[in-house]
Amino acid sequence: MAVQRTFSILKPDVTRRNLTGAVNARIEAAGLRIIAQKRVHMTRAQAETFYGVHRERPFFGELVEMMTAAPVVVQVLEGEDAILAYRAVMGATNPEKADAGTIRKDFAISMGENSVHGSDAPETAAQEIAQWFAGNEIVG
Ligand code: YYY
Ligand code: MG
Repeated sequence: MAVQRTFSILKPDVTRRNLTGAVNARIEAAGLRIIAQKRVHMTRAQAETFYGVHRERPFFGELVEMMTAAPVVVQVLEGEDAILAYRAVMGATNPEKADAGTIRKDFAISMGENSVHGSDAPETAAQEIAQWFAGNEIVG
């Protein structure tokens, strides 16, 4: 176990329904500290870069449309094993398959509008944090 950082996005379905605080409460209840946070409206180019790994997938166009449709909240979370801890509280990508008590089970609308993003590995966490935050915006 080690203190680690992960990158999080509260997606447009969360900001649109005024659920930012409700989702943040789940994050904090899971023992994760929100050490950087800002609300941004992603450009198409930013969304395409962020989800570049999925560029060839059939859902890519819809994913970029969804991520740019309304503001998001980008965050850095810190805690013990933060990457896995956040993935656990997020729940499965498909909310129908998410465990009870997870963010996606309780808030997500569909596979596309699934409320939150969380990094999947230390390398991607570092890249994603660097895409969205300057070092002095992260206050641990
Ligand atoms: O990391 P996670 O968000 O749980 O899933 P990914 O496999 O990285 O996919 C990113 C994003 O793409 C997912 O949150 C919703 C969307 N998506 C989709 O709309 N349809 C799929 N079949 C797979 C993913
Ligand atoms: Mg992913």
